Amino acid sequence: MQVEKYKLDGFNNDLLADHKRRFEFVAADVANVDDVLQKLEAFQIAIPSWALGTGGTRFGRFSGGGEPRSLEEKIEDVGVLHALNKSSGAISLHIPWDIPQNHQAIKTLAAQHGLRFDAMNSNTFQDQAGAPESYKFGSLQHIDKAVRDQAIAHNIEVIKQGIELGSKSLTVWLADGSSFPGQLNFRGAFERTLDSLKQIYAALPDDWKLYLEYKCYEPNFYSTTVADWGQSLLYVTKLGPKAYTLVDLGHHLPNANIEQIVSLLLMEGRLAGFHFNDSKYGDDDLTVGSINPYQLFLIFNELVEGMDARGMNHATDLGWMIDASHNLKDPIEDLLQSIQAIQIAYAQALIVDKEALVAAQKVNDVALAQEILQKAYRTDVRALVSEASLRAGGAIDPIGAYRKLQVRENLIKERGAKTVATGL
Ligand code: PSV
Ligand code: MN
Ligand code: MN
Repeated sequence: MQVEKYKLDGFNNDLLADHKRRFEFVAADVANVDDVLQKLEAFQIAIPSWALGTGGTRFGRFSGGGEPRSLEEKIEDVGVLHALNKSSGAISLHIPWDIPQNHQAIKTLAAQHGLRFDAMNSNTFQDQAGAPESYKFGSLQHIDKAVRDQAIAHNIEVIKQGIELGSKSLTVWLADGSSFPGQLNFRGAFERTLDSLKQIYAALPDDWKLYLEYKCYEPNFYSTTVADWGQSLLYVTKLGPKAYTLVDLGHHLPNANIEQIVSLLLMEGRLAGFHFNDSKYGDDDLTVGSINPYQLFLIFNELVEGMDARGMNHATDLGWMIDASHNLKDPIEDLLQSIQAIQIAYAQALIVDKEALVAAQKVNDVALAQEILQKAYRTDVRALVSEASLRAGGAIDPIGAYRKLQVRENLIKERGAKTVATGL
């Protein structure tokens, strides 16, 4: 399934006059509009291969039609997303769910869709068929060296797969921890995990990064061995300069001040990047921006401020990825919504009057500082996002185009109504 350019152009033409009116209205108030548009165009958000099927919950899975049956079809789906919004130019693979049979052919297919391979994800939270050791009691933390060795070897294999594909980073998320007091010696678990991570780190090529993701609970319910940003930072600092802390928005205790975490990790030069999603209760993996868009804006405000302070390139110096998937919506529509929410928050952060904010902070003008942030947040920047997409060759309204061009109907015709994608 390919999105045909002439059909997309026809769709855009119908919306053009209305779009121009809305764009000019907002652009008139934005001093740095060309800069904002350029940055939006450059900003690419990787799509995780496991988000292209309807997600699993612990209680059931209700597959939609036309789900991708293979890695090739997952790449095709990301190609559809990228054709529509020109902002999804990368895919993140999970091994062993997505092992390529022929790396060159997979690379060529991805290149045809304008995609590169983002971070590779290892999996030591599920037992694999035929594997001699079980991860029931953890992987890199395990008391038994044979289990640790198996998990280390798997991560090294994932790095090798990534080298073949041109990826430059490995994301390690561990389910390791304990569910009952007394089950684990915390210090012992930390030390074994660190030792295992050191062996993985030693196998990283010079131009690779290791992203260590933290999560406060689940699947373990008493302790997690990489539970929060402090613990992740402790590991990555001990590992070396190629190791960074990855922030998944859903992996915090309720009401955590994630924007402050982001600011300090940036300050330390240890922020790997993001897994974007939204949540109300826990690691809900809901559509980005669907529950708390103001928090997302505040995070982007810190990102823009902190990256600019360090002279970083917004588009390339951190890893940007979505980690969301659930049961109810068409996964491609869900991802289009997530990407748009990220772009909106980013655009709003770009139009914050930074000089005025610094001046207000200097004189402790609390009300004015809040006004400055809320002025940006309450600006309807959707036409800026549409304009960036249009200029890059995408759709003014990606979801509208997806429906008008009947992409899902075509995928169902091609793949069938009962297909199930591999993933969580
Ligand atoms: C589990 O919480 C999780 O969502 C982590 O965030 C990982 O990034 C992802 O699964 C895939 O392994
Ligand atoms: Mn994640
Ligand atoms: Mn998660």
